[in-house]
Amino acid sequence: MTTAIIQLYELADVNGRRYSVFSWRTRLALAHKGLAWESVPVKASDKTAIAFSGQKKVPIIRDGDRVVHDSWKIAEYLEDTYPNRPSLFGGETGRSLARFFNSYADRQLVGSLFPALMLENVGMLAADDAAHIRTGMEKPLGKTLEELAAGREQAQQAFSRALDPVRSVLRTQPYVSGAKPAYPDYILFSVFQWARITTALSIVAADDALLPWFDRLLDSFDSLGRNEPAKR
Ligand SMILES: N[C@@H](CCC(=O)N[C@@H](CS)C(=O)NCC(=O)O)C(=O)O
Repeated sequence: MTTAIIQLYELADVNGRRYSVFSWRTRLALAHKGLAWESVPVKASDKTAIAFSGQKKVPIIRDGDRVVHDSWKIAEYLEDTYPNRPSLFGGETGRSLARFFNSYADRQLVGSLFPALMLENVGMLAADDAAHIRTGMEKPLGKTLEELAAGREQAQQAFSRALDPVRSVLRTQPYVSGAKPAYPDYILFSVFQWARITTALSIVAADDALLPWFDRLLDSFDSLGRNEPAKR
């Protein structure tokens, strides 16, 4: 095991804002483990900066001579490499349930929210990054981001409906993971944080039971989340 500071390679916009939904999962996972880490901003269109990882996406961590990419794999790496630090999963059953929650969040939450956010998200970026992200999304979808944004209201409603199981759980416990937050909370946090950074519009109703939960997490770890400026 190494004692070097872990480097987190993650997307940043022209003003240095860390807008990537997936890197917020890794940020809170590193904080939860109490590890020393530093952020290395990367442009979405600059693949030379992350060529060392052998692939083209972020987040990536470099921990001494270990390089790990994909937010889920990073969470597993941190859990397995630093078992004496606070647990992200709470054992093997918790790890499997967190894997399920990761898949639910990616498919149901990120999947339903991105038509509502992507146009504003690319609007934050320099021209080269905006063009890169736009092409990467529009090609497989066969739609422009403007066409996607036209369905913004339905997207936001689908997102809010998909959160019903979480609201129900938060009526009986303060965090998705129980009495204290753990990795599933950080997965969900990442989606709310992505929206907080990219849009001034509310993604849930003002009296939504999820907002106090989000507020508590924004204040966790010395306000790591809150210190990132909101769009509004
Ligand atoms: N499943 C991956 C997804 C990573 C991903 O899609 N990253 C995006 C940023 S949010 C990216 O690197 N985009 C740049 C590109 O596609 O060139 C994870 O959980 O880390």
